[in-house]
Amino acid sequence: MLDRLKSSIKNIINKISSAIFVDKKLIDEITKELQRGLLQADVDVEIVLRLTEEIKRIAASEKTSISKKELLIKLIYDKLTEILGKEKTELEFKKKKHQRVMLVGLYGCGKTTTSVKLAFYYKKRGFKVAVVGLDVHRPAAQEQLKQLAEKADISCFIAKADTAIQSWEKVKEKVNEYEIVFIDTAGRHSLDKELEQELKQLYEAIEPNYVILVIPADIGQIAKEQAKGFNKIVPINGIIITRMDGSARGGGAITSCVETGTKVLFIGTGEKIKDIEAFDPTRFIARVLGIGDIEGIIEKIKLSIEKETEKKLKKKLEEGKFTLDAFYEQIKALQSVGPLNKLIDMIPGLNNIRLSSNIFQVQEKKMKKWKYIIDSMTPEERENPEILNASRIQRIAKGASVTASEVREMLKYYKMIKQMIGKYDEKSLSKLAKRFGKFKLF
Ligand SMILES: Nc1nc2c(ncn2[C@@H]2O[C@H](COP(=O)(O)OP(=O)(O)O)[C@@H](O)[C@H]2O)c(=O)[nH]1
Ligand SMILES: [Mg+2]
Repeated sequence: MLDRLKSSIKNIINKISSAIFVDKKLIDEITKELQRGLLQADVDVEIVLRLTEEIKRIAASEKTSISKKELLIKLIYDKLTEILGKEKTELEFKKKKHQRVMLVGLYGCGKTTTSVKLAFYYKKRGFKVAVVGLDVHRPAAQEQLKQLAEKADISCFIAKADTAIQSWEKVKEKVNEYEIVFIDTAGRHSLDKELEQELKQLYEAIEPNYVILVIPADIGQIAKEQAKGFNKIVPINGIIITRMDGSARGGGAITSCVETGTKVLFIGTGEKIKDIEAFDPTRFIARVLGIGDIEGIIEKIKLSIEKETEKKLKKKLEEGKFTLDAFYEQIKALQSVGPLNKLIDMIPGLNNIRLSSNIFQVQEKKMKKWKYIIDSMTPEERENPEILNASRIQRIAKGASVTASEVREMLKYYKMIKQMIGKYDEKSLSKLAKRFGKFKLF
């Protein structure tokens, strides 16, 4: 997948790392290499030129304290993420509610497979899911869905009928009890009048919460035309790009969709049911770059944001604003990286702070309770936990269905961390801020 782009970016990073000076010649060289890599991944020429011009311009003009080399790497990283849509977009589903997702796309784009992949993905996340097959035009289409669903142990509803609408009418009552229903529709070779009419009618009958367009990576930049075309017929909430595993043109497909303003939600990475990934631009670049390299880059980026985070952290502490919300967010963030004492061990100068070994390893169950406790507080209480007296604690405990001593326990943790942060001297604090840069401390 995108091998050429990968090797281009590797070359670029090597060039930057080994250069003695960052001069015009080097910037020209790396932007040319980047252009080559992107064009071979089928990214639109205009996007490529815009991006490389921007890199040239900023690299030449920026006057920062960060060294030019780091700046260049960060720039390339930022700009690549930008053309891939910057942030991860996720569909939102509620528990205990009936929601419908309609999948649309041309023949062979991967709709049927993707319907089951998606159902499987959300089933794993605790939703009660089902798939519905409305492709009544191709004889084996509904059967194919049924077989795939059976393999994944997912409820499947299909009804033979002359039209997709009739088929939907037959099953719609039956799927009401499911939380998310993925509806596989028929495709055509092209977006013709017939398909247009069928999709419009289905959209009105189904009233989906989301419509998802499925596009195969191999069509490259043509993805843009499809995104625009389908969006004229029914409002497209997001795109899934399939067959990213087998195509070098995925870069073009993704960037051209992003250009139209539609979000890429998932990518298909194989024929198996589990071969689907939520699309996250940053992680995608990590893949293109190879994970080792990305860590190096992140480290450099962290350096560049260090100052800002440090300033923020200091300001918050000076204002005495280590609120309960911040406390909760921090504890949560720490669960993913391990106990705080481990983190502290990694920071020279801080490792002499004594902590009992498991003090910051809060169990998931407890975290949930803490969330309920914090949710049961008034905004004022969250900002100033000092005002929490016995009767307030009682009220909160009741609201969160926990005991008063559980509320007190949480407050004890909170105070402990607050105190600990308060003890840091400036130098240690800046190191801590650096470590926490990517965890969004506040
Ligand atoms: N390698 C690979 N094959 C895929 C992926 N998604 C779908 N396919 C294959 O693409 C072909 C067409 O898929 P299908 O779901 O029948 O497309 P539909 O006509 O839109 O319903 C099938 O052979 C699938 O196995 C993917 O992400 N990677
Ligand atoms: Mg199909």
